Amino acid sequence: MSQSEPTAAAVYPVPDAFAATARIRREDYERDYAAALADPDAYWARVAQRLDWFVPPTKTRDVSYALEDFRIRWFEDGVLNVSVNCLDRHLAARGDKTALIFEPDDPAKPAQRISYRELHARVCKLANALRNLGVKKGDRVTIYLPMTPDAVVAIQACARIGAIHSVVFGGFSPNSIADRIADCTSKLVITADEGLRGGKTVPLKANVDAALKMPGTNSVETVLVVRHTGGAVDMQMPRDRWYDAVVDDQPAECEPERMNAEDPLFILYTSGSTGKPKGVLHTTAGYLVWASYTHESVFDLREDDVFWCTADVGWVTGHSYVAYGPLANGGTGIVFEGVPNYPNVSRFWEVIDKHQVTIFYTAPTAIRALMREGEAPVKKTSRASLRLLGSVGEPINPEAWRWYHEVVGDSRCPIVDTWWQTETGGILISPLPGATDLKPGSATIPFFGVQPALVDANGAILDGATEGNLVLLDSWPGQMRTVYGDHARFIETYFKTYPGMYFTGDGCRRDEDGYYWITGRVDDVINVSGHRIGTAEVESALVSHPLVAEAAVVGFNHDIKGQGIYAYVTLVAGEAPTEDLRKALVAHVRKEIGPIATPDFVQWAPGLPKTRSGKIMRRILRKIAENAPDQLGDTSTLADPSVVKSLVDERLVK
Ligand code: 6R9
Repeated sequence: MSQSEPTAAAVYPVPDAFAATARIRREDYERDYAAALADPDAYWARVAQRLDWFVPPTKTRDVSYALEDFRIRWFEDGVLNVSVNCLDRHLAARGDKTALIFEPDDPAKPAQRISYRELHARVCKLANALRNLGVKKGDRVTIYLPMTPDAVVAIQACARIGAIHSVVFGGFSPNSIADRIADCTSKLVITADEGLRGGKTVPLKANVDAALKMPGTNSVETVLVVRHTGGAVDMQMPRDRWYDAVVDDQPAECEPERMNAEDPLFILYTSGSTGKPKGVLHTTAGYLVWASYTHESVFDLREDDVFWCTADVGWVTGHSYVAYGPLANGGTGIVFEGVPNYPNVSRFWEVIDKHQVTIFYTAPTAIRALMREGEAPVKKTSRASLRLLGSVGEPINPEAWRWYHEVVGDSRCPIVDTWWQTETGGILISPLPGATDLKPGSATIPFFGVQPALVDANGAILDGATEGNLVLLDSWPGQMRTVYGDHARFIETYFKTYPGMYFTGDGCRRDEDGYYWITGRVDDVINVSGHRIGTAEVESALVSHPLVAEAAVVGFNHDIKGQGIYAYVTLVAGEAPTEDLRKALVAHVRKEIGPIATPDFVQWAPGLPKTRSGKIMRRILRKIAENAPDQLGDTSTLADPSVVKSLVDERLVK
């Protein structure tokens, strides 16, 4: 699967009909992009007026990437509340407008429409309940919920009282929950009895129970449990409280906490190249400016749009483009509990028709999986309501792009291929649909204020059409501010590789039109179906099994998932590899991290290729996993070159 095409790639010009009514046209983009670089203070001071402030900021930006004098601050003397911006300020004009449409896993169950007024009341009730339970500004709250409106309510309620939320994806294991609770010492956990996905239940409360038995989790005083499926759960009093019993009788008004612009809003754990997932910390004003401004601009938002981002709130895309951006903009968003192939592979398109979705935003992995099912499941639906499509999470290969454009969008809807990261808070490189001609597979050009550059291994900036490592030369309001509890790791991870620049961890090509083509991670992060998994995490899960002596994990190209996980395992002396043991190791990783980290291949490795200083040479392991044994390159620096031959001979993909 090729991620990038020759630069003579087809160009899809902005459709005239789209440009005619677009918020931002080509000349607007060019003017505003230049304006944001020429005078960032003036530009962002103006953009910040899109928010409602208790006290408007007088300072706009204070940024230095210099290691000895490092700081990132935006709008620092402003005072505001995020939930007021997402809810209260819409009540007068949009109180009865639908804020969220809930489409349950089972299409036979009724969908729900929740107005801004109703959502405001639900958020206020939970916010009051949290305060009564002793949650104060700055306390951490872990949210482990299914993809239902309760998740959005929980996020907004935390924002209302200034509690820092940490959403943990419902597919993560008790171990992963425990690590995340321990890292930020959460006081309270909001969960549900069970989740529901593709007709199967997920034992959310039982997973929390198991997590809270693990060391480091005794900061948790209360577990609030939403009744979702009605499935049986163990309630351990007084720790565990039913959500409805604690929340339903609360007043439907709640005084919002006055938050400083730079007060933390949330922590979201994400995988990096080393160690355990790190807590990416976003703050209040800059994040909301970025989530709302990019949502409005990139998706060319109109008052009557129905916006559907299929991402779970457990990922950053679900934060910025389900729980925050659309609400800050007074939009109508869909919350979808289900999966693309349940009860059948037309589900996405049926939901689009059912709720008259106008903007649809999903991941390439879903497109590729549905593409495999052929056109019929798509073509039997109308999709006439659609006007814009979006892609996020990984590079979209041109083939999948064209299918998305022609089959799903009937060649009518532009596609915004949006490149960004948990760390960036929102979209940084993307077409603007009324301004940017499209090239399938390219995320195209930078958003206002974003200064990408490509550098070589030494950090020298490369000009013109070229390929290199993607860096950002200056800050933008939505940038993460720190790794929770470990500022040194923040600096180390992002600002030390290339001093004076933010390093994204991605490789990228730029063509002669200045279009950016992301080629994928250049660090030890694997992107499985748009979800980041660190090779170190999977390795540490594997070696925690008593029969494993050593493990090395690499990514390989996978037709549907983008990348898959390939593990090389060395057993402890005297242990013989068996099929049962292989299955047990796969199950062990699933239990330690969660099903998204399931290795696709486990190859027995009598030895691993290492340098004389003991470093595993992953470059070689990657080539073996990709079935390219003729491209191993120089193996002369290996401590024992003979191990390579046996790994090549025994490789699992030929
Ligand atoms: C939003 C999100 C970030 C990594 C990023 C890159 C990859 C995301 C992409 C893309 C090519 C796109 N990525 N969007 N690659 N084209 N449109 O996905 O955040 O989970 O932190 O992942 O995903 O490799 O560095 P996150």
